[in-house]
Amino acid sequence: MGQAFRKLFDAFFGNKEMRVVMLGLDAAGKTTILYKLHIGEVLSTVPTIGFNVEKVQYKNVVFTVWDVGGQEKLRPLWRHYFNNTDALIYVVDSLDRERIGRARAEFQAIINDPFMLNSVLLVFANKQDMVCSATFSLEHLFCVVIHFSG
Ligand SMILES: Nc1nc2c(ncn2[C@@H]2O[C@H](COP(=O)(O)OP(=O)(O)O)[C@@H](O)[C@H]2O)c(=O)[nH]1
Ligand SMILES: [Mg+2]
Repeated sequence: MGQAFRKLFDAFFGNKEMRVVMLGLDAAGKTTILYKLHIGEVLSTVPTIGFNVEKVQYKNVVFTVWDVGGQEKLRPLWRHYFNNTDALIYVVDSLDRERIGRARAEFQAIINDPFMLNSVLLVFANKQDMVCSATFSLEHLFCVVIHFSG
């Protein structure tokens, strides 16, 4: 699994210096993905209470990761991280039926931010190993992406 991630990320990012923001609701699996990449130490900082940021460098790519959801007041802080961002990875828990709407709403708020306009976007439907009936969530994701591109 870790190797599959590394291959995907190597293909996606190439050799360019890149700044990547990885977002998603809590428990979507973001921290797990960082550890699966085996990219050394994950540095956690809490610049503001309730806003826990993880940072990791993998080859030429710097990842900044945090949880979204229910933090409207903290949104102004996003800009600090979105500025100069080359790519956004949005991680969705494919098993979390109850919060798929919430994941979608947060995603829309993020991609509507003017700072995200020039970013490459990857929506990562996580926890596929456990998904027997994933069609529901993939359908939702599809709607989100269609909305974004349209
Ligand atoms: N089955 C399964 N569980 C996962 C996967 N990725 C993460 N998890 C589990 O989901 C929970 C939340 O993961 P975590 O990385 O802490 O989520 P974060 O809040 O987005 O950083 C943990 O119990 C993980 O073990 C996956 O691909 N498959
Ligand atoms: Mg985490």
